[in-house]
Amino acid sequence: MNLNQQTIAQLAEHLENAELQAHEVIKITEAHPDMDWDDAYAIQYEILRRKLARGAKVVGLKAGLTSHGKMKQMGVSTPVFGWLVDYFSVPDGGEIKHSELIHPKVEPEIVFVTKKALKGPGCHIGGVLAATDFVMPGIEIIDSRYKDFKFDLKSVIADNCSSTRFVLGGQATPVAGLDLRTLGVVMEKNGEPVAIGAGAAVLGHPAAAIAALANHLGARGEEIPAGTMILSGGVTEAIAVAPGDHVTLRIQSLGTVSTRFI
Ligand code: 0L1
Ligand code: MG
Repeated sequence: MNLNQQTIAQLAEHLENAELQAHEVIKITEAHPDMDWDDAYAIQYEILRRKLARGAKVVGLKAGLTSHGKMKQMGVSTPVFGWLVDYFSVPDGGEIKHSELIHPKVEPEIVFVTKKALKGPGCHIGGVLAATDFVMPGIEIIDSRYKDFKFDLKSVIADNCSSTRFVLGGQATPVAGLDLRTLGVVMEKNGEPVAIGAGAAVLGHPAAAIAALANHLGARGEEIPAGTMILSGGVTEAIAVAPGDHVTLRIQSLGTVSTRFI
């Protein structure tokens, strides 16, 4: 690590304030070009520590930048990982206040819920499928705290991978008999299809994103506990939304989930 604890705490406060007050900031590597990957995750975990100290609860995990659409959109080539807390959760069909966010975008995601713990290294698609209780459709709302969504990977990791809200819905569906690679994904904005894809867009198989998360946590001596909800990453590029927009995600065999921005 290259940053001291005081700098990590100060950057965590800076990024969390940007989230809570809905204002943009300049990517933090501008002022801290020597920041390394461990520093980036240390800042992310310090933001989580601050939230937990105020009573928030972790309700899930996420993998981001797992599809070519997302990687191309953001000009990067490596997945990133973050956490989800209770106040990020929006009920199916519920409203999201656009004014509480900076420049939100929506992503169509296949969501996993585990029934057994997963621990890397060496976690693979087969292990993930054996440990999956069910999958369901989810809309992730991302809101990078960085000006114009312009960042590098270390800055975005520190910012908890742009996480802000998520909506789960559809049917909780066991994976036996499903080919997650060929599941069709259609996201509509105001009734028009705006993003179309299939599960294989996520690292060739969405379960590979969960395996990558288990292997990432394994390197930190951590695991994905049984009963964990995990967003496996946007199947397509993210779509910007404005107040008044209604977003519906339909995933073949898994059903529909929707939200409205007010
Ligand atoms: O969930 C995601 O794929 C977001 C990862 C962070 C990059 C971004 O803000 O698009
Ligand atoms: Mg996402």
